[in-house]
This record gives sequence, C-alpha cells and structure tokens, in this order.
Amino acid sequence: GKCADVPQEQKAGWASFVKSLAQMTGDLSSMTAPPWDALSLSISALRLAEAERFRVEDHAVTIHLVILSPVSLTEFPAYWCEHPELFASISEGQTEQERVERVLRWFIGTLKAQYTTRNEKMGSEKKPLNPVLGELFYGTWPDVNGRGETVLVVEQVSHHPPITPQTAYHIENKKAGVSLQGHSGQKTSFTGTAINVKQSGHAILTVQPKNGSAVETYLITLPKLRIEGIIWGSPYIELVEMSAIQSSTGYTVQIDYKGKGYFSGKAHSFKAVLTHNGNGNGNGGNGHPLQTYEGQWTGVATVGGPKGPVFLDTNIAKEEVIVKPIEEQDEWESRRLWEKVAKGIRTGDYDTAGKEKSRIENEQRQRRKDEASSGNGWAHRHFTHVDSDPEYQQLSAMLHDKLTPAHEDAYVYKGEQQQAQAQAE
Ligand code: CLR
Repeated sequence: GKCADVPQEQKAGWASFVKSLAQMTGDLSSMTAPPWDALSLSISALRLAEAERFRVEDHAVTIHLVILSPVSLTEFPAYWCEHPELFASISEGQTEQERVERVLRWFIGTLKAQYTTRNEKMGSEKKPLNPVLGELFYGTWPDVNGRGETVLVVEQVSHHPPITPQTAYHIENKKAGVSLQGHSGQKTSFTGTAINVKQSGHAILTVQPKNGSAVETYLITLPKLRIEGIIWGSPYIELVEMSAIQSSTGYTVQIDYKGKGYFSGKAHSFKAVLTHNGNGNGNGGNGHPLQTYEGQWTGVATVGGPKGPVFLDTNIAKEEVIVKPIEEQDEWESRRLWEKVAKGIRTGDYDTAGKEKSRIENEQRQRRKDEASSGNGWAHRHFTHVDSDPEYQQLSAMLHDKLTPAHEDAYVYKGEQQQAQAQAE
C-alpha cells in the first residue's frame, strides 16, 4: 500500500503520532478547547516524547509532512458548488418531486469534492489551516451556456471556546434563482484507530422555480464522518450514519451512508429514500417510500435499485472556484492571510510556516484582548447571527427526525444592498 513509499523514519514518527492520538482520548472529551488545539497538542506531546530519539527539528519535519494542509477551512464551502450546472438546474424542475430529485442529485454530487479532494490532490486527508475570526473567502463560477454566474461568500464567524468555531457561507446563482446559506463547525473525538467528526450547523437552499411556482426552501443536514486509515498513515474519510434533505413542499429524503462491508460491500456507499409527509400524494404519502437512489458517492448512483437507470455519475468533470489573484485580495482574505504559512508548508520550509502561524495567532490573541478591554466585540462583515433560524425551525419540524434539534442558530447573509449601505455609512 501507500505506506511502502514512506521513508522508514517517517513511519516511526507516524506510529508514535497515532499512539499519542490514542493517549489523548480521555483528555479530549473533557477539554473545552477546539479540536484544532487538541491536535496540535498531540503533536507537541509527540515532539517531547520523541525528543530523545530524534533531533527535534527532524521530527517536526516528519509530522508536518504527513498531516498539514496549506488550505484553510474557509475554502471548503466552495465544494458545495463544483458542479455549478447541477446547482443552477434545480429551478428548472417541472414538478415539486422533480425539483427535490434535482436537489438530491446536486447534493450527492458535492460529496466527492467535499470528502475526497485532499486525497486526490495531496495523497491523503490532511489537517486544514484553522481559520481566524473574520477570515474571508470569495469566489465565483462563470456564466457558461447561459446558466448564470455563481457567487460564493465565506466568513469565519466564530473562533473561540466555549463556542465551536463556525464557518458561514452564502452561494448564489441569481439568474437561476438558486441560493444556499449555511454554517458549519466540527467536534472531533479519537477512538484509538479513527477520528469521529460530528458536524454542527445546517444549510438552507432557496429555490425560485422557473415555472413560476412559489419559492421553495430545503433544509440540508450534515453527515457525520470518520477519518479512517490513520494507522496506515493514509487517512481518508468515510461518511457514517445519515443526513437528510427536507423540502418546504413536504418531500423528505433520508440518506444513509455505509462503508465497506455493509449493504453494497463497497466503500463510500449511500442509499437515499424519498418520501412525502402529506396524505394527498398517492402511495408516496404518509411516509411511504416514493423512490430510492443508491450507489457510491464517489462513483455511479442509480434510481430504484442497483440495476436501475443512472441517477448520477459523480465522475463528471468538476469546476474549481475562481479566486482573485492574491495581490488583489483584501488582507482578511484567506489565501492572502495564510500566504506565507501555505508557502512554507508547500515548499517544506516548516520553520517559516511555524513562525508565520505563530505571528498570526499572537496577533489574534492581541485583538481579542483589545476588544475585551474596549468593550467592542468583533463585527461580522457579511452575516448577522440569529439565535433561532425560523426556516430551520419550520423545516426541521417537518423532518420528524429525533436527531435534529428543534432550534438552531444561523448566520444570515446580509446581501449586497445592506453591505453597500454599511460601507457608505
Ligand atoms: C469541513 C466542512 C466541509 C466538509 C469537511 C471535509 C473534511 C473535514 C472538514 C469538513 C473538517 C475538518 C476535518 C476535515 C477532514 C480532516 C479534518 C475533519 C467537515 C480534521 C480536523 C483533521 C484530522 C487530521 C488527520 C487527517 C491527521 O463542508
């Protein structure tokens, strides 16, 4: 396997890194610090433990090589739209059922990018850069074949414990009449061989159907993940348990995720069941299955059983988000903010990467201190925090899903108008 290509001294470093993860288990659950810090703690614990056997510098190199990614988590919401044509085409569905199916097709089509990109680009799953409060990421997908331009706005809206770090995002294709607003954070725990990740937050998709029907909203819940392959030194993600899509039109999709050895015997498998919770909808009413969709979220999915017609081939070409050159970016924009750290990681200059990272972190600490003493907290640029999201509340009540809390907070996109106003003031 992959392990064979790894030099001997790196393998030794990895083994003790895994051991240190396992040893952290007890402490982690009682810790209020974000998971990021827990992970860096394991690394420094390892550094101390290994200091006798390796020179500290050599050792640090080994660890960074294996797990650090030069990309910040604020870039991740772009994975929601690497198939902009699937996103735009949702509003073209002729019926409510056709539209919920298009939402499902787009959603399943996002999973491969969300959960396998780092393996494809960097060889294995990596630890992303931990965003700072106020960090921004902007991007676009061009208007091709009249589908309309898609615009992405991301902001890191919380960072410090006891609040879980949260990333808020808004993606909109005005011409198509489709927009997505959401936020996400993670809670991690180690099992000894795998890392369990529970995602917090949710997304709301808003669709203005092209046939003139009333605006529809869809609640999208986020799956749990397990990071496997850690003991082999090649971490990858497997999705576990379930997530759901709940439409304001009464349609529900429950998506169950399984890895190797379950219902399909294949890794990265899912099975989605479409139901309608109204009673005036033929045999699909009252929660009876209307349709099923199954397959691999990294491969091909079919409708109505494994031999049914193709629902989606996830291997269709993806379109990466377009971002302004760094020189033209605002100082809070992710790639500009992390430029030197990212360059250090990419070129193996971990010394510079580490120094730059500490500089950014110290600056952040100072900012928070200043805010505390002046009494003026950090203000979000693009989003307004609400304690209970009314759209979430309405849709989660329709979901009848005991796992979904009745209330969740949200970060509501301020929109361009309000932003222009704020700037003028
Ligand atoms: C963030 C939200 C995105 C989907 C997504 C994909 C990969 C996840 C990431 C989220 C959160 C952070 C994450 C990452 C994979 C690895 C990383 C869980 C959920 C952890 C913290 C780092 C583990 C380190 C090992 C790889 C050594 O929409």
